Amino acid sequence: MSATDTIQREIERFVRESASNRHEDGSGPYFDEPLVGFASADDPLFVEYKRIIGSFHLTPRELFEGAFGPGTLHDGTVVVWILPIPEETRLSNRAQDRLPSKRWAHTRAFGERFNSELRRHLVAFLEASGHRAVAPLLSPLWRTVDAPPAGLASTWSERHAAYAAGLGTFGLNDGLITPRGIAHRIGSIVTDRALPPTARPYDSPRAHCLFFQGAACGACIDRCPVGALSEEGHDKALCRDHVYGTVPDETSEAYGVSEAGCGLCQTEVPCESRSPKARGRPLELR
Ligand code: B12
Repeated sequence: MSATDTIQREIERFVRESASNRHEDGSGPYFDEPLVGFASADDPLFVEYKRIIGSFHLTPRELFEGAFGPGTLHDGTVVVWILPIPEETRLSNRAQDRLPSKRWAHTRAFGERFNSELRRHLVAFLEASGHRAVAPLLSPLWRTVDAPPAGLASTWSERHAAYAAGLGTFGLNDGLITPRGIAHRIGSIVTDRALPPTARPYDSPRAHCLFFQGAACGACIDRCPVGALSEEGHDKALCRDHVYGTVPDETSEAYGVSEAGCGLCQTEVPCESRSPKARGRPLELR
């Protein structure tokens, strides 16, 4: 079995078997079978991200050598996974028009806790085979930033890592449209294990979004409860005020979590659980 297959199977096994990937009421997993992709740590895209996102955005080398010291990374790899959100959770959020469903909220809070367990597990798995790895989101170098040109961002964007690893492209609402759709969470690690990169089956960062392909979509615009989406894109401040203000104010007691997300623009949209373009079907006009 190739080294990439071994790593992919271990991620799949952990998602399938971990007790932490289960709703506390026993009603099913937070996440379905993952997608996994690999990018070279020296892919020029990661340097390009300093221009696209901001000079604060770290390269895989800066993250790895920040953890293990200068000159420690030779041929490194970024391993990225997509954790698709199952149908039952997506259906519950489709029915919402202002606040997320309880199931979605628990996926944001407890599903992300599981995602960090997976980050730690994969670091330990690579260490057991004599390699070193760092999970950017668990690194002391990771922090959120509010600066031009990206506005609200951070020192490591998991969506941009996933784009580099061939896993999907950006939608009008900024969400990453993967072959399993836009309703998912993402994780990544950087390792000094050299692995062949996954091909990127797209030629532009917007290739899988119906809106950018000229179809009369924009379904996510209508789904946003606070008008943060328009044909001009995503007003991150409005979005943040809802996701981190109104939503917790109105749901934390009922749902028992302080971070509930929103995700209305990721459900009841044509790209919810598939890439409308990647399926090779004709673009659907509404
Ligand atoms: C800060 C943050 C937010 C902010 C800002 C979001 C944003 N667009 O950046 C706020 C608070 C608004 C937010 C809200 C939400 N978030 Co949030 N958030 C983050 C966080 C912590 C950092 C994001 C970051 O650094 N972005 C970097 C900036 C630059 O990204 P961007 O502006 O979207 O990028 C644009 C440009 O770069 C552009 N672009 C321009 N030129 C080029 C050229 C090339 C070559 C490329 C590749 C791109 C590109 O493409 C992008 C799209 O326009 C990440 C976790 C992480 N560390 O990645 C989660 C994350 C992005 N959030 C996530 C989620 C799920 C949400 C919510 C749905 C809430 C929820 N959980 O229910 C909402 C809605 C998000 C939305 N519509 O984008 C997921 C996204 C998964 C997905 N399906 O795409 C992430 C990845 C968390 C995770 N680990 O899964 N979030």
